[in-house]
Formats: sequence, structure tokens, C-alpha cells
Amino acid sequence: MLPAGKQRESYPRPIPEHFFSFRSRAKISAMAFRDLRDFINELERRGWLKRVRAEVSPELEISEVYDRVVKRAGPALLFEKVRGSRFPVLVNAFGSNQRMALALGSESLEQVAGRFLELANTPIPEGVLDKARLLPRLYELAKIPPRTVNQAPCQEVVVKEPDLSILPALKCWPGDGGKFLTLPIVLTKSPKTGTRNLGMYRMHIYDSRTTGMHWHWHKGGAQHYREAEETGKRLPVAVALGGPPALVYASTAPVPEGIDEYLFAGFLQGEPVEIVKAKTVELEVPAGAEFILEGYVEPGERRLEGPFGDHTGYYSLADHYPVFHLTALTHRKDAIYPATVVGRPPMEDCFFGKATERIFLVALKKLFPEIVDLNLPLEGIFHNYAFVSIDKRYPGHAYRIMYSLWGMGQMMFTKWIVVFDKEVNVQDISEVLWRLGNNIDPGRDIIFVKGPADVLDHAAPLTGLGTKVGIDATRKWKEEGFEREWPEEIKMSDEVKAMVIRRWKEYGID
Ligand SMILES: Cc1cc2nc3c(=O)[nH]c(=O)nc-3n(C[C@H](O)[C@H](O)[C@H](O)COP(=O)(O)O)c2cc1C
Ligand SMILES: [Mn+2]
Repeated sequence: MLPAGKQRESYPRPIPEHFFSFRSRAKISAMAFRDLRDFINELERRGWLKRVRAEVSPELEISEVYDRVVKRAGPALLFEKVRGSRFPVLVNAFGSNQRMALALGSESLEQVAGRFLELANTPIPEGVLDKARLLPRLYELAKIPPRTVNQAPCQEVVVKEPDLSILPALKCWPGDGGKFLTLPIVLTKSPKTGTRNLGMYRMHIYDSRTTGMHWHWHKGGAQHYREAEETGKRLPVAVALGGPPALVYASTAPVPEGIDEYLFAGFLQGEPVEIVKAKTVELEVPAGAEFILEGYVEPGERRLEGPFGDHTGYYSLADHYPVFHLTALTHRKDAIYPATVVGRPPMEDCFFGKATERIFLVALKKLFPEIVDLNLPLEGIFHNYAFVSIDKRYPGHAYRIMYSLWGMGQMMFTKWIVVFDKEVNVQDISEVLWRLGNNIDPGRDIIFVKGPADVLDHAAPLTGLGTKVGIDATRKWKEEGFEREWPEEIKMSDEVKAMVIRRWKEYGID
């Protein structure tokens, strides 16, 4: 189905040490895709996208085809003929580390992280020479803010009677409460400060003009809505389907509150995101999007949302959420509908998570230089497990790292944090289990703490509030009360290894 060797899946590796030196040669510039079709063309050129010409149903059939493809690390899929709609459906465009890196304008997630580090390492200029050296960097930085345009592809067609049923929205799983928009970029502005937020929150389609608005308590959109409810005013909302792939990613990233995801996407792709005034709301939408939904969310209104087969691999139960009302629908002439399906991992959303792990590790390492590496394994769907290795410097250091991580943005949801010594490769689950089993005394090395849980955590005693586990799997020191001797790890001597390699043929084994 693919040219051999074209689409090999690989786990992200730790960012190479040289990225952390000032003289790093890592490229700061990136290639930018202005929109989804730009990205699709490049995917196709690389043999990373497959067109499906057979007619398919948006109800369950696309899900099942996609699930089989994503589970074997297969290509992006463009379903050209979807029953009931004239628009093709794109799924799995971001479904591998390589495709995700490409979406962010790089060849690997390590390279993306390296660019982020370059930015973080930008020195404050002291002399003329420093300033001169910074010029190319400043030129790059100037390209971060969005650029306003007057005419935009996303507004080529303004639908007279806006109607969501023209979209080939998917019913993903048999128990789902209906059809959902699964890759929507939801844009709002703070009624108090005017700051923008773009977040990805799925939308349950109720009828031709209304959907659910599934932003969890902790998210940017929910905060803007809270502010709107305080003043009793409607919250204008715009939703983009498609757009620059870096923006699709940025809307899923744990960008700190108050920082505009347009800026983050502009940085990632090394080009400003082009934006245009929406038709019926005071918001600026991505010019390169495929579809734009405009509307509002009414204060005080709630409606049952879900159930929905979620990325935990379980259905999230129906619950009450705000309601989105559609006032305008615009799209490209030949629009492509972007979607994903979440479910038991690995699924496409896992690669959004891996990109976040690699990129935000750079920021974590800036704050906590003792952190060596971090693995949020796919099976833990990013909020269940964090395996972290540190350069342990003082007694109790592992605990400091646990509490710090629980205090960092969406890492507050992490249910299990396990801290290892620096030599442990936390990307290798076999090694993680081996070290974990050997190096802890459960009674001494495990702590339970209370904190916010992911809304999707169905085991927590209350929605959004639960228990967390911290495990200190580092070697225990005398200063930590460990009076016994800690044994050496078994390793063969280098001389013997070299000798055996030299003599290997003589043994006649291979
Ligand atoms: C495919 C996909 C679907 C998502 N659906 C939701 C959702 O329905 N509700 C939600 O609160 N977060 C959802 N998320 C996670 C948010 O996008 C993520 O937490 C993001 O950082 C939120 O941005 P914000 O901090 O600007 O609110 C989803 C993520 C992905 C990748
Ligand atoms: Mn945000």
C-alpha cells in the first residue's frame, strides 16, 4: 500500500544534547503550509496519503476503515466520495510523528523542539555584534503575529441559509449520541480583556443550526464563557475546519492562558497565519480554512451532550454543556472536510500529544534543568502517566519534580508521575517496568495527593477531581534514610565486549 520504507513509525527520541547549547546549528526557519491542501499535496508527494475513491458512509464506515489504517501506522486518507455530502473527508493527516512534524514545518519532532529551544535561548543583546547576530532571529520573530487580509479562500462561498447538514460530519462509534465535528478549531475572545483563544473542542451536531460546545472547565473557551455568563452577554464564537496544519495543532496545545494560539502557530510555521474578519461576528478567522462556522453561545443555556466514543477508549457519558448557535457558514469552493476519530489508542490524537510532549519538554527543561526526558505514553492518553528522568541533585528531588509537574498547565491532570534517575530511558517501557519494579519500596516511595482530574477520567470519584500517585523510582540515598547498600547495575566490561565483537565470526554462531 505504501512504497517500502516510506512510512516507518518511530518513537520520539530525547532532544539531542547539542540543541541545548547556545551555539546550536538547529535551523530556526520552517517550511509553512498555508492551508490543508498545501499540506495534502506534500503528503501525497511523499506517498503519505491515500485517496479512497469508493463511496463510503460517514456513519461508522469511515471510522472502521481509519481505525484499521491508524493501528498499522498507515497513511492519511482522503475519502473523495462520502454519502450524503459533496465534500470529501480527510482523516489521519496528522497520524504519525513524521506527518505531525511535517504539519509543523519540520522533518522530525526533535527538529520542532530544537526550533523552540532556539527561540527560548535567544540571548538579550549586549553589544553591537550581538545585535547584528540577532537580526536574522528578529526577522523570524517578526513573522509570528497573524496578518490580516481582506479576501480569503474560506469565504469564497457564503451559504445563504446556513445549514450544518451540508457537512459530511462523522458518526464515529455505535454508541455515539449523533454526528460530531471532531477537528474543530473553536475561536473566542475574552469579554473582559479581548484576548483571543483557539481551542479544539468537539461539537455534537443537534440539528442544522445548533451543536454542543464541549469545552471542559479548565479550557480557554470555558473561561471566556464564564466571563460572558458573569455579564449575561452572548459569547461570539467562530469555528474553523481546516486551515494551516500548524494552527490545527496549536489549537490542541497547552498554550498558557492569555497567549494567542495564532502567535504560537505563526512561530511554529515560521510564517504569519493569515486571518480575515468573520461575516457576522467580531472575530478574525483563519483565511486558509476550509469551512468557517460563525455563531454564538448563549449564557445560561445547557443541553445534554454526548455520549461520545472518546480518546480514553471508553465512551464519555452524556453531560450538560453550552450550546453553539450557527449564524453564518462560509467555505471554499472545493472545500475538504477535516476530521479525526478518537478511541482506544493509538489513534491520530496521540500524535498531537507526542508533539506537545516534545515541544513543551523544552519549556520544562528551561524551568527545571534537572529534567532529562519525559514520556507521556500513548496508552496513558497523556493525562494518565508521565515517566520522567532527572539528574537527581538532593534528597527528595523526585518529589519536587512531581509537585512541579502537577503545577504546570494541563499536567495538573496527570494521574501517575514516576520519577527515574537520569540514565533511565523513559521512552522504553520495558526499561521503565524493569526499573520501577526493582527500585521502589511501595510503602516508602509512593505518595497520594489530591487534585483536578481530566473531565474524561471516568474512575475519579467526582468529575474533574481525584487522586494522583507520585512514585519516586530514583536510587535512594543515605541522606534519604536509606542505610543499606544500593547495588551496582550489571554491565559487561568494555574490553570483553570489544574482544567478543572482534572474535564473533570465530564462534560460528551466525
Ligand atoms: C482531537 C481532539 C479533540 C479534543 N476534544 C476536546 C473536547 O471536546 N473538549 C476539551 O475540553 N478538550 C478537547 N481536546 C483537548 C484540547 O484541545 C486541549 O486541551 C487544548 O489545549 C485546549 O486549548 P485551550 O487551553 O486554549 O482551551 C481535544 C484535543 C484533540 C486533539
Ligand atoms: Mn488557549
